[in-house]
Amino acid sequence: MIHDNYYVIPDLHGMNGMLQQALTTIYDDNPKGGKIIFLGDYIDRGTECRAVVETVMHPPENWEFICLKGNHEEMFVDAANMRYPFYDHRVPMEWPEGIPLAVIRWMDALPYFHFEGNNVFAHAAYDGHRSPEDQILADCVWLRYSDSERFHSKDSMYLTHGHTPRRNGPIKAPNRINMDCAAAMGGRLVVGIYNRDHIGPVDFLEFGIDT
Ligand SMILES: [Mn+2]
Repeated sequence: MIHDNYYVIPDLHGMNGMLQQALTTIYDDNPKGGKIIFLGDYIDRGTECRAVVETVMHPPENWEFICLKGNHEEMFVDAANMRYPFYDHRVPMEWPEGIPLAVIRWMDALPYFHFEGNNVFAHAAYDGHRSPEDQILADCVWLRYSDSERFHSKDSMYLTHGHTPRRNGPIKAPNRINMDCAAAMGGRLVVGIYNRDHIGPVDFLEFGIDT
């Protein structure tokens, strides 16, 4: 049934135009609301990082947004807290009044993974042989799989992640899919449609800079 669907949006990297196109389509198809899982990396590379962050921080009424942490959010929080250089020096300038503490706290508190039945979602990786409490959090936001690498787990989980941009994505491997289709580098955003009763995506929506 349509209301058992939910959506997965991968690495946005400041590409707000494609995000807004995707949300318009999703909202039009689901007037009663629903759920979207964002796979992290909202910032850096693209030119509208602030707009992306403010959009995913504030879901409209009847919509649940689950925003996972990406390595770029982790780097941003570290830079802000520890006065390290920012990965992309342009991004803090999108907040000329200063980066609000609420944004830093929001990024810092983002979860590293999320479950929907046997589907597990993370920005970069998840260790299927470790319990959730024993995950290596740096790996969840940094690790890279090779394109054909199988996802192993002790309880038949299926992993959906981003982090490794592939212009010809999404890249499917056994028990795993990499949804990052290089929005900021290739101008292509592919959104996964998932269903409560299925493992892995059931369909895709595709958006480009000119669509
Ligand atoms: Mn990443």
